[in-house]
Amino acid sequence: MSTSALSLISHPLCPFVQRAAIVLLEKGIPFTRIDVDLSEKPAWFLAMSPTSKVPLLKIHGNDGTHKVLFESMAICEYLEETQAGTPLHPSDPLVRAQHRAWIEFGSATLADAWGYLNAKDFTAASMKAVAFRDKLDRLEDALGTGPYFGGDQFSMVDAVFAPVFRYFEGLAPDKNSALFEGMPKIGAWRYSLAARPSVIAAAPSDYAALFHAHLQRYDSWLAP
Ligand SMILES: N[C@@H](CCC(=O)N[C@@H](CS)C(=O)NCC(=O)O)C(=O)O
Repeated sequence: MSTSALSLISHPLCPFVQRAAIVLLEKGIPFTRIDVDLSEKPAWFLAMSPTSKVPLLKIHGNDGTHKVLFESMAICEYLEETQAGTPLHPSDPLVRAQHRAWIEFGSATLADAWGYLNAKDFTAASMKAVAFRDKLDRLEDALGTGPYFGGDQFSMVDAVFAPVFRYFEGLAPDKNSALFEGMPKIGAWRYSLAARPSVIAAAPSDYAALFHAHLQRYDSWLAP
């Protein structure tokens, strides 16, 4: 099957979808984005997704057939291996392995951030904040001179952390600035990631409003 087109089955707020979208955009690969209502998953989506989760990458063949990939990092690695464009993994095997380890760390950081953001009250949020800050401390130590995780080159690690930091962009400063206090390298990294065109384009322009609506719906302590 030779590939003719790609569709990214998505949700506007999903950070895992954003990973794949950032990789597609970084490599300049055209793709169609199809959003799914996760509160009322359509039958075609459930039939296609073994985990009932987004993202999915639908790979359309020239011969009318298609294949489906699930799991964001499997999708990103497939794109890295098959598509032209700037590589997003370092060429050195040791550094590449280190990046893959930080990507795993990125998923754990995302889980802590999500727990903080969706906590129902200040006490629960404070507990989650400790775990999140502990991860940020580790990252602060691992960062170099920037502007990206590995230096000058934007990498897959950046694609994984950019959606985590995006959550905090639209929040009231009193609710999140303390989380990032005393971490100048992370501050500079967040700034570089937020300005990257692929990162900007990976989420809808009304992302902040959609996220606020999510916080309200789930009765988060952060709901504006
Ligand atoms: N490990 C998965 C996680 C994907 C995931 O959790 N997606 C969420 C949206 S951000 C989802 O589809 N949730 C639907 C559900 O759990 O029912 C990946 O990396 O792709």
